[in-house]
Amino acid sequence: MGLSRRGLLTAGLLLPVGGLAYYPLRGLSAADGSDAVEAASPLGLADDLANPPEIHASDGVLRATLRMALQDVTLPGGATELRNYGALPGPTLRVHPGDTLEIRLENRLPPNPDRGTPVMNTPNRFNSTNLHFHGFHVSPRGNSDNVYLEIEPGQTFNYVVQLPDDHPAGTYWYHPHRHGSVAAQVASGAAGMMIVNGTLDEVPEVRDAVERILVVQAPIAVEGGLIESMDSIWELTAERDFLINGQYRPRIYLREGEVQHWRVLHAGDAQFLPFTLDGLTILEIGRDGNPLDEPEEMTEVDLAPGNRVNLMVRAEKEGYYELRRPAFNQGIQALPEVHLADVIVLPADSDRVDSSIPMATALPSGPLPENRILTDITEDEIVAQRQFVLGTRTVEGMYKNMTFTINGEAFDPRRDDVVAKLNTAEEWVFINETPFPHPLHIHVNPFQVVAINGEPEEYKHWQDTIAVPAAGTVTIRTRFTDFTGRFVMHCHILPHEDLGMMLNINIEE
Ligand SMILES: [Cu+2]
Repeated sequence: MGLSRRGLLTAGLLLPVGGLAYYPLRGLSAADGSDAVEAASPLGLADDLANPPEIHASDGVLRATLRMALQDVTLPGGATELRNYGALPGPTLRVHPGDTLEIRLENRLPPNPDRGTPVMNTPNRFNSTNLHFHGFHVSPRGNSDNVYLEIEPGQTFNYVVQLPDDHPAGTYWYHPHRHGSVAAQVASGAAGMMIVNGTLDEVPEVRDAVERILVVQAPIAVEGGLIESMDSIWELTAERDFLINGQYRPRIYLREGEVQHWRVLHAGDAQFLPFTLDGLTILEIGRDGNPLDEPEEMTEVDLAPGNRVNLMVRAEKEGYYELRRPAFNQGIQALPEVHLADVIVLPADSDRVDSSIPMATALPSGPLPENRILTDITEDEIVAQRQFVLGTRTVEGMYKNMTFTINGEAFDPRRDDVVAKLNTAEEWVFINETPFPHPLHIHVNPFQVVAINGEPEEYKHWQDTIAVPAAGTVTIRTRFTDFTGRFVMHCHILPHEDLGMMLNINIEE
């Protein structure tokens, strides 16, 4: 369908108005004294990529309303209707360790057309929702980060999420997590960034740099409007419109010699996002919720759906550059190059940027601060080893007559797949028997990546989402601290999750 529209696009007729939010911000509201910050370019330029609007905690509490509703938008791929928080993306929620989030989730979607009992592990009830706080080390119970809740159309639910005083500082995100409708809703752009400010932000070179938020989303324009079936998003190669902060191919400005701190979130539903920015210097300083041990210079940064990265980006020379995803193979499927953004480096003394806006020029070096509770999990701390085989199974009558499985089983909310003790640590091996990668995400507790394809990792980084290579393996270690209760581990290619690649972990006293 997209040919004629894409033709128009090439002619420049559908290019977004730079600097302004591409879509209206209907779903955003900060309540009861929490501070709201408007979307704005960090350099104050009208045609520069704006950071999304933010809501900040005040006096230790962040209160906000997220309104899940239908949104009419015109994407580059065509006019369509999305289910999201009223904007692409939702507002950034900014907190500190020890803060409490009080989030009122209003489900304003219309009634579900399918009202019978859903068949588990088939896509269903696309208008039912809930909320997940991806990467947060918080309780999975009650009205905290509890993904077993179902908030039906017309219902409102009040989440209260208490961050521990020693919560790691980093970049996180929120999105719906109701099994059966996760892919449809995240592929509609229902997501926003969460930032826990702390250790990494105190590094002088990071503190002094202009901070950019880049929320990458990849919604699909569906002919006739709303996604009513998984069919429109099922194919990995389905044509997605890659947006950054809701803008298609935005402009991103720096000044010659300037160093900026970029927080990048991959909030897409299925395709991986390796990206390059040739001509600029890129240091990776953090991944998911945690600083690296020291800055690492990158020519290509790899993000699976769900991953976040902190980058220090230095503009070496005035000129025009491109943020690109190169063409690559995701397992057995070839995916095309994507031109994500134009990057424009102005002269250092450009009068387009107000002189009151600070210009950092130093890159961090040497060891980065650790998040202090994330101490290495040693061999003698491990009380159990487990294996998880990732696969698929033919099951007649299911969507595409298949389920995605872990150890041969598709998700069953009644079954405890892992039962473990609080304050113990375990080593887990993921064995991928399929010809495509699966980014595994574990809720509540981050994990240390120990080995990939049997090769020990020199530096065992803490993450919450790790791509298990096609026909490959990943070994992790995880420590269950602070919180008892049930939560999930699943593939963050969200159609795989909806089709069963998820299991339950129950942490007992
Ligand atoms: Cu998967």
